[in-house]
Amino acid sequence: MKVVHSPLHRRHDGGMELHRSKLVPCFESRARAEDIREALADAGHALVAPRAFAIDSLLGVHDADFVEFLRTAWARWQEDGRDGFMLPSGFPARGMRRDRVPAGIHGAMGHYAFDAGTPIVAGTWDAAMAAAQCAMTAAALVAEGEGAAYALCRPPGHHAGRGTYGGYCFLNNAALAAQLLRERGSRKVGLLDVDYHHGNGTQDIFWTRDDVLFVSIHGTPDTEYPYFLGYADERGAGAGEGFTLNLPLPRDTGWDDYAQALDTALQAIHAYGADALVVSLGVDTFEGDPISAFRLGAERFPQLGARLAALNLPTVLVQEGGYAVKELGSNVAGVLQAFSAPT
Ligand code: OKP
Ligand code: ZN
Repeated sequence: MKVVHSPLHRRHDGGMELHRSKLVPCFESRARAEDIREALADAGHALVAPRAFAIDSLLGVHDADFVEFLRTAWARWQEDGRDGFMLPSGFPARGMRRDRVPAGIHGAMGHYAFDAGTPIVAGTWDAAMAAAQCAMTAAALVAEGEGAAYALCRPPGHHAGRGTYGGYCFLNNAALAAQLLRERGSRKVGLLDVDYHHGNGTQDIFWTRDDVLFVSIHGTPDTEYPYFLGYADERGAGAGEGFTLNLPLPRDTGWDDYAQALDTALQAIHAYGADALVVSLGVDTFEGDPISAFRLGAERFPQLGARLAALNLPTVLVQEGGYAVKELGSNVAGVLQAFSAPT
């Protein structure tokens, strides 16, 4: 299948992050995308470049002030005399002002960010914009008749909300793909998030909408990042009530229980009557992932792909997490297999 990829991802590298009391190189690294690109090229997939979608095409999913913050953040940081990487040092928690954006860059960062593990560097905007273009291009290809397409997005996107960034994510690539499908003829889009971490940003974006069904299988937020969203009782609101479905699972979940949740998720998308599917494809459910705790062996990814393909919908696969770099490419290639096989 067509793999949409941009070398501009290389402009983003957060440097170091705090992990179990130590500063370690960011798990979300350049090597991730390189490994996936090589494995998919070796498997015979066709690499294509993204189209030049303009900033305006982000605004169906993100607030304009948030996009402007991301676009100009690094320049403001430099004007403040700083270098290196940008991290917030305070957040508007309960009882504090969330209704105004502080004029200075430090307060603005705390306003838009929701964690202190998502550094912005000089090339972050270019990389995030390229990833968004990859996702929208893959969606456009599917809208134009491809049965399936894959967007090799880096940085990932599913934690980015309408006006918030965090969890290594800046722009919500999968949400942008779903939005584009809606604008180009799809009536109902199923968005299935199989990343180990709850897609809080995607849930936020579609919370009050009934034209995109958001379904997520993830490590329970009781113990797993992002902690504050992704519980089973979150079902959407207003017109969107009943169009969010969270299937949290405990740490150490293996294939049998996972596959049951997957069937529930696929059944919900089928019952909804989706005419297109977007998959937030994190492969950090792999047993060897360094920051996650499910126990799926490598042999499960082709099985996952087969079940996704069996929905028989035009499908946009959007790369999210997966941090076991050595096995990352082959696990992604495993998922894609069923989609490229002759039917
Ligand atoms: C992104 B994706 C900081 C701990 C926070 C954030 C995990 C983000 C996962 N060292 N970790 O969903 O794969
Ligand atoms: Zn993840």
